Amino acid sequence: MVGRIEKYLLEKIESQGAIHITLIDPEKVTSSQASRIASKAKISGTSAIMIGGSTFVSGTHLDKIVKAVKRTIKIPIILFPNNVTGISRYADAIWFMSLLNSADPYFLIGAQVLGAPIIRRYRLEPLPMGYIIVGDGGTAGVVGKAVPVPYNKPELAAAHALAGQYLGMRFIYLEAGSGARRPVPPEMIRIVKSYIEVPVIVGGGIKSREQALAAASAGADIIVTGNIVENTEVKQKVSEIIKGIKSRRA
Ligand code: 1GP
Repeated sequence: MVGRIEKYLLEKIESQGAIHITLIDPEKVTSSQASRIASKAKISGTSAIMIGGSTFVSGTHLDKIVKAVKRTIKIPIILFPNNVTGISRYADAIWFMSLLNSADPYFLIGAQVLGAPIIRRYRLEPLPMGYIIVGDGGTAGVVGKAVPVPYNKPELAAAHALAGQYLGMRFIYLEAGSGARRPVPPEMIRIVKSYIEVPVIVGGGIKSREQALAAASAGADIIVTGNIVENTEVKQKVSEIIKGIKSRRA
């Protein structure tokens, strides 16, 4: 059941304590920019590349980006789809995710039913993940018709996460929304982590070493950053975040 990429992620978490993944939004970059970001992030120590965004991107453009990144680096490429249009045959794996606090059944199970046969045909490795939007939720919250979990209700986030784990999801993602003014509070990460055994992914608005350190110290297993690689200082920024993750207090 556990595939190659899942094994890779679990082993990395086991040996390093917490890891970093770089998110590339295909809508915001050309294929050469995507390759440049991926190679610099890889040199700085990122463990995998996620490709996806909240709004529409054409299948041809997505394929081009994935292919370009694949040609450049050897670390896994994991799709982060907002819909069935976010699937590319050239990736290694896909977060097979359900937006647990969506009010729209399409984002809970509808898109998954449409996407599953395509994933099978493309032989992509599905990584079962429960996605929970917290705080103000940003674009992902609006697009996914989420009822975001307020930052002052960490037990509610934990209840969603636990329900996801009991349904068989093997990763839980706490999403503050890309570019969030406030990342997921460490207290929320800590409480979620104390409820569940599966790895916790945290992303949205993490821009500094201190924020990465706070998330990792609270128990995040995977820290995702997207926005910070969209400027020119990719190497320096990713190194800074990874230094934060590595200096965490266990
Ligand atoms: C968004 O969690 C990711 O889906 C990353 O957010 O772009 O703010 O780093 P940022």
